[in-house]
Amino acid sequence: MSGLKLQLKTPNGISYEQPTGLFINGEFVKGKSGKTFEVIAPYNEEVIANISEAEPVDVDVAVDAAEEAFKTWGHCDTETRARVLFKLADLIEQKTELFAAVESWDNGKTIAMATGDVGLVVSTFRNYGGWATKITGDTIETDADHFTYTRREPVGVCGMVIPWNFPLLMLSWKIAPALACGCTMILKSAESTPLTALLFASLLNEAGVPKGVVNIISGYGPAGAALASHSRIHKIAFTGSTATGRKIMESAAKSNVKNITLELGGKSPNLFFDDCDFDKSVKLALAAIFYNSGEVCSAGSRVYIQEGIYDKFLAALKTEVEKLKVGSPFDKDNYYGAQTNKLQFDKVMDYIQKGVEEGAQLVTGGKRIGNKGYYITPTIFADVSHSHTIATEEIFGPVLAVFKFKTVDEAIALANSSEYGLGSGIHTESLDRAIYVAHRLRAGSVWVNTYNDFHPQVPFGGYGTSGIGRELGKEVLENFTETKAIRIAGILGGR
Ligand code: TXE
Repeated sequence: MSGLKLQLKTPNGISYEQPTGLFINGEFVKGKSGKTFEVIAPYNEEVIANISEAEPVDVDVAVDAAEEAFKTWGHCDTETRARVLFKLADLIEQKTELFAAVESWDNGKTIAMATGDVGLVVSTFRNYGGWATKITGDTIETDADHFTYTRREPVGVCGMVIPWNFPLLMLSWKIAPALACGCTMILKSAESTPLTALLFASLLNEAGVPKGVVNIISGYGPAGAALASHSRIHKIAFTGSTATGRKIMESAAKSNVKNITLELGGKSPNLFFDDCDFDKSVKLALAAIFYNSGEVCSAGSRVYIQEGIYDKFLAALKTEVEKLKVGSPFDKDNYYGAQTNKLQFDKVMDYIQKGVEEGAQLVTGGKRIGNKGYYITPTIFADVSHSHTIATEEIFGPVLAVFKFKTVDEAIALANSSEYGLGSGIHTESLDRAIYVAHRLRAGSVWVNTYNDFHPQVPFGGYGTSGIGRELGKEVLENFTETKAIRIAGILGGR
């Protein structure tokens, strides 16, 4: 080990330099406490690296840097911001294989999935590179005596806290729009998956991001809490559990009433009507829940099947799911890899146990695979009732609950009977029905004959306990800007 960088080789053979410090004010530094923590590979439970741990005192130092940087970045020309975003996209794209390999190693997702994530990351930076030069205010005509206009000003220093299921992608959803808007920021990665965020940090100087504009810290909850309660941070963007989201909201309220966006959990319904395209729908039902080993906030974890196709559909789900291979993320044959950490693995196994104890029918799966690495077989429960725990609580793993319904309105009622409202799916060949149902689901996203179909230009976020605000699209720009109204009197007097 040398200083704040390690020479590592990913399990698929890529040698690279892994930064291990905190990235503050344009350089990697040690945390003030000198503490480090272990990063464990979920695919084999071995330690990958020890990295610096941020504590609240490090957050103060990062806020100083971000505040100073805001003095220029907050007022710089918009083309500079665009150029930096496009450059970041190019640099990440050039290192796609490395980013994907490190993400797989750190998170447990397959190389194919990680490569897909990196592609979306690149698109996200490009999308907001385009926006950087197109953020405008309005002129407002009121009367002959005034000239009134609005400006969309960057909100200032932002705090960002992200989870471990899509480490690099969640970073891009926050950092790219914030940069486009002229904000400066401190991002804390999740304690289980800090590696790609640090690799990203190592590109910032080369991309021309001025020092202090983007600061990346690694660490546990208290460092995130310090961001949420900091009186010199003006906005906090969070993705994670609903429980932590509530705490962040409370801290934001108690400190400086900072602007918040919360992208929280879900228990998303996926509806299959009698007239759906059967074979395609079976595949979509499986991908909706088992993609990324179920660690997706909008995973289609509740499947509702109309009675006319219920038996055949359930049988097909079982046949098809038993063909899915699960195991090492570095083996190309595997559809999904390991759960990301031990806590999550244990949580999923507990829910499976609860499903069985409460009387749901275990159709397939429900077991750990091997005894090294956090692998779980794809699991399907049928005959699930809304009184079962597995029908209402977010499991965040490869566990599907299947229900039967009769009518369109019953399907809507069942789908909406959740405190969450993040994703949803409708599978039907009837355009009328698709639109009727889509307009009645309480969910931030409705996917018709598709699922988890993300695009950086399309807003994403939740109703109810799934959160507040929207990321992506043009909607996210609202989160990182304040509208300032400027009203100038005496125009006539100038004649
Ligand atoms: O989440 P936490 P956990 C759900 C999923 C999962 C459950 C628990 O159901 O099983 O949450 O996961 C930081 N102030 N989702 O415990 O704690 C933490 O360090 C500020 C859904 O890992 O919310 C990490 O960076 N920050 C979700 C981030 O919050 C705090 C993705 C997320 O961790 C903090 C992840 C605090 N007090 C989990 N405490 C989704 N929406 O996709 C922790 N953190």
